[in-house]
Amino acid sequence: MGIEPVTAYLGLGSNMGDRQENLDRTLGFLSQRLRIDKVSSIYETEPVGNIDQPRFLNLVCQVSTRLAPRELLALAKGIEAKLGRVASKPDTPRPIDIDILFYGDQVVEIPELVIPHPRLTERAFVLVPLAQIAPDLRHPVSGKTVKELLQDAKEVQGVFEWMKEVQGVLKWENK
Ligand code: PH2
Ligand code: MG
Ligand code: MG
Repeated sequence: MGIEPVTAYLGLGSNMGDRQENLDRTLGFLSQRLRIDKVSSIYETEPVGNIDQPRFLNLVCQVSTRLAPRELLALAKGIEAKLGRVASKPDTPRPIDIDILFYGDQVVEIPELVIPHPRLTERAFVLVPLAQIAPDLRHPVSGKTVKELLQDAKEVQGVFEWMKEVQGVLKWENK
């Protein structure tokens, strides 16, 4: 564990079961282990990649944590499993997917984890909610702000604001 808390950004996505409840429960589990500072609106989004699957609900949250990147990944995987995610083919429906987008301004490249998330710059379902809560955040490699990345993105269709506030937001006991 590091000494100083780090500000990290997580992308959450659900396209199986009760999608809103899956997001809500995930934020609840996360809040037991770290502090959630900001949560974007929930967006309903067209699937990217494998388009032959249901629409997603996506959101992005800003957290403050002393967990190291590997520990944060282990937390994410543990919560995905609790919500019933089973290891299946990539890019198929899942109750919850938790991706680490940024971890401070650190660059992490280990076999199991790459931060910043390598595909975030091309994904409107990440950039749109991220730009809502952190427009001036800079990508540590390109030096571009999230706002600039969103302007650069080719495809920004298929992302619709679905709900302004996550229902459970007041229920969490932030750690
Ligand atoms: N996640 C993927 C692949 N495609 N499309 C949308 N709209 N939202 C996602 O969260 C998503 C996706 C892989 O994790
Ligand atoms: Mg993902
Ligand atoms: Mg993932």
